[in-house]
Amino acid sequence: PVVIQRADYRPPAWLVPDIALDFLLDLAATQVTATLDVERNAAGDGGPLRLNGDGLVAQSVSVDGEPHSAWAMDGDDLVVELPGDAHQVTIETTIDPTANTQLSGLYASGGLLCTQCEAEGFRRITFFPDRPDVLSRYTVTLTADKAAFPVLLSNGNPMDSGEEDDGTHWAIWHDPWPKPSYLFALVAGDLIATRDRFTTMSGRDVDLAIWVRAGDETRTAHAMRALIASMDWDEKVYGREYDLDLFNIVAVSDFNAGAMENKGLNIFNTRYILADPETATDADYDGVEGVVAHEYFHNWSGNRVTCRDWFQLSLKEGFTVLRDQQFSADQGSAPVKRIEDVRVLRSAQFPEDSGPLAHPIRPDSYQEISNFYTATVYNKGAEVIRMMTVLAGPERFRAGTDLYFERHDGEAATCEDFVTAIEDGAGLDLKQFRRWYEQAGTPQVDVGMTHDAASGTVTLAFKQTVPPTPGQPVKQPMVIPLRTALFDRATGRHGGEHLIVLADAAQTFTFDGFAEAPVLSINRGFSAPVAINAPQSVEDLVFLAGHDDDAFARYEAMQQLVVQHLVAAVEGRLDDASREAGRAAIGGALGAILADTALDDLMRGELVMLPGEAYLAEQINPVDPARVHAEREALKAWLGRELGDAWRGLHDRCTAVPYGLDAAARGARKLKTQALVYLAAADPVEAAQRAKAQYDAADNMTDRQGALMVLCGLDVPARDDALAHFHARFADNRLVIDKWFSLQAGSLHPRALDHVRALAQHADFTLTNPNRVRALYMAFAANPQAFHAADGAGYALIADLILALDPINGNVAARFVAPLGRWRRIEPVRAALMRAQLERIAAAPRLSRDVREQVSKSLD
Ligand code: B3K
Ligand code: ZN
Repeated sequence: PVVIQRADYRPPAWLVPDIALDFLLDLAATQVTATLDVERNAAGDGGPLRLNGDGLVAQSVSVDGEPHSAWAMDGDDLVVELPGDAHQVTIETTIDPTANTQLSGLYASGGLLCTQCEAEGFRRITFFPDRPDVLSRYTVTLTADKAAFPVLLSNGNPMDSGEEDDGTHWAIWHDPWPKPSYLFALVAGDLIATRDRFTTMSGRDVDLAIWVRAGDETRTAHAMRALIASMDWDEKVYGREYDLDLFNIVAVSDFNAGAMENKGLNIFNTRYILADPETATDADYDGVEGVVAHEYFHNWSGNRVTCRDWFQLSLKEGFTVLRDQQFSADQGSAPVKRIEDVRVLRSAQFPEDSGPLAHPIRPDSYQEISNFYTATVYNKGAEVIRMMTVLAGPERFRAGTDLYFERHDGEAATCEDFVTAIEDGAGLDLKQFRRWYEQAGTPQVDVGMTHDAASGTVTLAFKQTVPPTPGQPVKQPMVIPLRTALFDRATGRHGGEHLIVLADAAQTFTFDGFAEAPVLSINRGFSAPVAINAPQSVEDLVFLAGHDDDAFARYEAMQQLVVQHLVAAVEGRLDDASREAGRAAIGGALGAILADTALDDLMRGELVMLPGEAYLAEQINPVDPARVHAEREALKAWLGRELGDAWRGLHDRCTAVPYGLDAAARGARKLKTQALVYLAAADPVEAAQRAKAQYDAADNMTDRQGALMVLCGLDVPARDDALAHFHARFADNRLVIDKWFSLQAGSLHPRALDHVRALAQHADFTLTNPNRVRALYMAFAANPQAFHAADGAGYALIADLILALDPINGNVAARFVAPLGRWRRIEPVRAALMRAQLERIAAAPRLSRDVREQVSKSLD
């Protein structure tokens, strides 16, 4: 395989300051004429003009207006010999958007034409130096049949438009901001806009439009609200203003990713635009808000300052995830948002970091860059920059980002540029901190505490290790900022927080003034993305779960209490008495949380959530996923019985709260279904009645989906009735039908695997729509009981999917390799079955580069 190395970066030999693109749009045969003003780059190594292509045929090549024959194909690339240092190169190609099932480049989606160019889709449209450090001003002319494609959109500002006698019309768009090809976009089709306006801080009026299919315009209000809030927030918090007269968003149903930040023309998966109470859950609302903000924030962190090469992906993604997390925290409950973000990190990124696909947030090599749009690059990338905010404080961090934007505006920058700007602007020394960009793996921090009663001192002794990861057997110590508090047992208070910054493999810190040993609260707010191993007693954890004034730490104590118990149970280290004692402690702490009137329900909802099976499995190596599942379910059932009246009371109380988007109503909805979940584990018959009542009374999707989720896991007649009702009611709404697939694939039902097999044959199932594929199979792969079926049938099902999907959409197919790639940390019988499926995939005669890379790394 061809391996691209970060160290091999060379500046481009040729630059393209301007490009004119002419599209004669058609669903099956679109003609593209590209005219590139090319200039030899003084900083380049010389050589001919190399234009990347992917499956393209050049119909004609001309230079400075004359037919040109001094060109040749080198694989998929077109290499043009040019006599001078500046020329105009014109190339004609024809592409078939309907045949483009990969959804990369220009493709058709339900009669619509749209593009997705990041990372390397532009080369599927026309020949071009398709690399992010070649920035061009784009002028785009779109011509199409007016009836079929009444709306014609591209980046930047509209310049001119008109109609011809043959039924076609045309529009010319110009984007004044130089941009890399991955930010190019066009959309053509029958769409309608919801419109609004925003006036920027310097008084520029911006027209905002969200384009959707007829019928969907009633579901765009939340996205529009989020867009306006994002524009306002980025001015206030980062001093960043929007820079065009127009901001367009288009929602499409067939989309590989969540959304795309094309300059002035964001293209979204409908899933992250459309929301109303009837069809979207509270989590969907948050998803829309977060992704709209994320793509908008890219206008500065990604577009105005872009990436030099794809190894720098976290420069824009890590930073933009941090920015969208900060935004969402400011819109609602900051502590709850932090807890949610950490949960995502632990369930998606920690497993990546401990598996065969582990890579630093700035990778050193890749075969297929699409495989590096990962939780590591995105979410760990955000955590790394968040640590800079912890070290610098908000004002100094802002000085650093101001300097970064000022220094690199209009440039293709590197992660190193970002770190240097933060150092210079914030006045930090990040020399050793840079290891976060270089080393993969989740650092493990062991903490010991000793108390000396005579001197009243407390000593914290730290040891850090970064586990070996592929290609990185030996690691160096990291800079780890740990917000820490020491609680006085008697008063329940602490005397102020300390920021402990680890930098060595082993370190101790001493604190005075403790007549008694304090309770340790560490990594508050999850100030560092590490795993902490602190020998906290059950009593200490119960204390923190009830008293810690840091909301994250309180959640963490509750999680730890359960993790310690369940890990011991799974590892067979609990006798009957210690099992009883452990359960009693958890039940006591949970009961206190249910009774604590000072808590808001959104936060209560976090505190009552049991740690997920993926996170639990991370603590045990090798792990038997069936045992993790069984122990966690047993604890849930015990808590359902033990606190039965409290759950019933909670369900009744929350049911009485009317629908609203305020925190109290949202909190009530979250708890309502959680109460059902516990009751269902304890008493399926009673829970089915309550779930059916919740379903029947539901006036919103959060309650309806919650009730259906619970029913789906139960072997009761109400289950099938509710599923049939749900399908019939929402038959014309694809996003809701996705939920119908997901709920069944992710359910606790003992025959979930059979259900998935049947659903794959359902008339509504298709391999050509990524949302539908993910709805069924990602939910299944994340359902440990079904996926890890003892006979390996779940592994075979995912391997079958990968093989069937790969020729259609290799990008999406490759995403399903990681669940099988976890085999090394699974008990030997299942591990062999998982490996066998990977080998079966590897033996296929033709595989996409995407799947090939993930499978070969997973077998290494
Ligand atoms: N930048 C896009 C990701 C596109 C995925 C390409 N495989 C979305 C985002 O992170 O904002
Ligand atoms: Zn992004």
